[in-house]
Amino acid sequence: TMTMMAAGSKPKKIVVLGGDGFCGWPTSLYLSEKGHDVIIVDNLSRRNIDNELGCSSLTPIESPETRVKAWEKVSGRTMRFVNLDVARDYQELVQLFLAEKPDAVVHFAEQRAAPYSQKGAKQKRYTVDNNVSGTNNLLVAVVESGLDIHVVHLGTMGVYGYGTSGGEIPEGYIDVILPGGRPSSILHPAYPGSVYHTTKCLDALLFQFYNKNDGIRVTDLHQGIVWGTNTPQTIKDERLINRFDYDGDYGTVLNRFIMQGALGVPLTVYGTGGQTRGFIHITDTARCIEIAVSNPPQAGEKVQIFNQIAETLRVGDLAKLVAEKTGVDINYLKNPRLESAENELEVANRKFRGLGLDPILLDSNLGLVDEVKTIAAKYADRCVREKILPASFWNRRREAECEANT
Ligand code: NAD
Ligand code: USQ
Repeated sequence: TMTMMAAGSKPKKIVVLGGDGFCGWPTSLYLSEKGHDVIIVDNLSRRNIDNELGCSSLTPIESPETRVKAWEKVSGRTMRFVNLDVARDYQELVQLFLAEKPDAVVHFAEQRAAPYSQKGAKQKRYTVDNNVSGTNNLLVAVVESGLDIHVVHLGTMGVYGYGTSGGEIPEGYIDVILPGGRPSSILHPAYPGSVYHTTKCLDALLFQFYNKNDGIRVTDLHQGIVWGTNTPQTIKDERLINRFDYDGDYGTVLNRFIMQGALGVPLTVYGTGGQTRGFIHITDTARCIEIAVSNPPQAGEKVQIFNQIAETLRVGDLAKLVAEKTGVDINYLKNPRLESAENELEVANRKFRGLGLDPILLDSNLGLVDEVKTIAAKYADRCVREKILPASFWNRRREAECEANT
């Protein structure tokens, strides 16, 4: 309803690509609750990868059909679900845009796990094929549709690289003097740390090109690591519960630690735990997307880039916090990844702050850690414990070193 909308924003028709996933599902619900008309597109590839890896979401997630029906019952709002592969079903995508004429497309539909993308030849090739083709198809379909659709993409802080720049990481662009003396504003140098993160750098070039050539409005959100499970919307009904990944490939660090704490498993810190990363709670992911959709760049403006993080935290400090709260030990493992053992990280997030985001911070919301822990404890019997330790290695040498250490 109109009364639920933020002041000044109008309800929009929004296609959410990847709307069955960990970030996409709660975001779809939030957008719907805010009065927007939401169409979820997903090919359920993430659920298929669960089958491939032999473990699934710790929380029992319902089928998209059941989820959408449950939401209708709870909220009185309809949402549609379309099963379509963004990387392969190009014609269907164009037809969807022509039939629905969306104001915005939110693009979550990518293979997003760095460890999975390093697992082997099959996964490296799949990640690049799926992510780069999907983004290119989306942009070509927007051009071909002739519609002024705002593309909002979920990118990653990982495009900047960690421990390379020194000083505060700006929002997307840096001011430089080019050889010859001309001042310019260019994309921050890309320094990816996995095949997955590399696809996000390639995405950024695709956005830059189609924005320049075809005038597409693009917002690229460089998001940090997401933690948490439920949001004020997913909590309304058991059938709306969000996905919770805990395995070595898809589980992200803080949720893994909280879950390990709840199960009494020693916390899996890679290396010394000196890695510093950007973090954001899942509830704020949804809020940020709504803000981004409501604030498209002007026609003719270059790609708009926001850093979507609430705070930076050190992996070792997270482990200590969870260990204190749960009493479990910390297990310092040989790092399966190739990354800086320790890094500082300072990140600008003034754009979201300026648009009204007052993000959830871990320190002042430790209750949320308990909430995630409660969920982990509730569904503990669904955990496949053999899937907790890392199962993907950045290269053969690293794999051999890790094996020698166990
Ligand atoms: P997810 O794997 O849970 O969700 C992605 C969804 O996209 C899945 O439901 C999957 O089935 C779908 N999908 C993948 N390829 C598709 C295709 N070709 N066609 C149609 N659907 C397809 O991942 P997530 O954690 O929700 O992440 C969503 C996005 O946010 C990703 O692009 C990721 O890079 C970004 N992101 C996530 C995090 C995080 O911590 N989870 C942090 C920063 C950025
Ligand atoms: N780590 C551990 N122990 C674990 C798991 C991870 O010490 O059990 C460490 C990793 O070595 C790494 C850090 O924690 O240094 C973060 O790992 P992660 O798996 O939580 O996050 P990452 O691989 O970076 O990927 C996740 C999402 C990805 C998103 C990215 C945002 O899966 O989609 O793009 O976070 S960012 O980190 O800002 O690049």
